[in-house]
Amino acid sequence: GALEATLALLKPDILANPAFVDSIINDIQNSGMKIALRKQVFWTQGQAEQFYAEHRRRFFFDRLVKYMTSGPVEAIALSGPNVISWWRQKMGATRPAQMRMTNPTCLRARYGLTDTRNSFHGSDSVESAKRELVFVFGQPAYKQIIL
Ligand code: DAT
Ligand code: MG
Repeated sequence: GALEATLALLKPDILANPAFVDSIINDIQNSGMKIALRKQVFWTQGQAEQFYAEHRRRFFFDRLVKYMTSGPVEAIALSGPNVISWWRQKMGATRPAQMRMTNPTCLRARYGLTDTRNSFHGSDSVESAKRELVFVFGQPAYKQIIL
């Protein structure tokens, strides 16, 4: 498959429990996908609004921004063959309660709290991954990741 990079985020509820972070990082490392970069970020309201700008008209936007600014987030640049869809599959779909019924082993089923507080992010396309990785890590770091 194509060599790709993606942005994975462990959202504030995961960072509140260091044992969860260790377990998830171990999982990724054992998968064969590469952690190219890691960085803990604590977004301002403005940064969270910019990251999720495509959702600004949605009913959940304010609660999403509030959640994403409630504590630090672990940003992880992953690289590997088809890593964008690999990470999306590993997370599961958006809504944890639905995942607990249909895909109970995915990360959102195991850790997610509510439809908004769903514990993980993953870029949804090559273009989103580029935009999001540049947003978090900057253009020079992005160039290194995709080499
Ligand atoms: P995803 O994170 O699965 O790509 P998305 O991009 O559609 O989902 O939405 C971004 C985030 O917004 C999502 O992770 C949680 C929140 N969200 C999305 N749909 C929601 C809904 N129907 N109710 C509450 N929060 C929602
Ligand atoms: Mg999305």
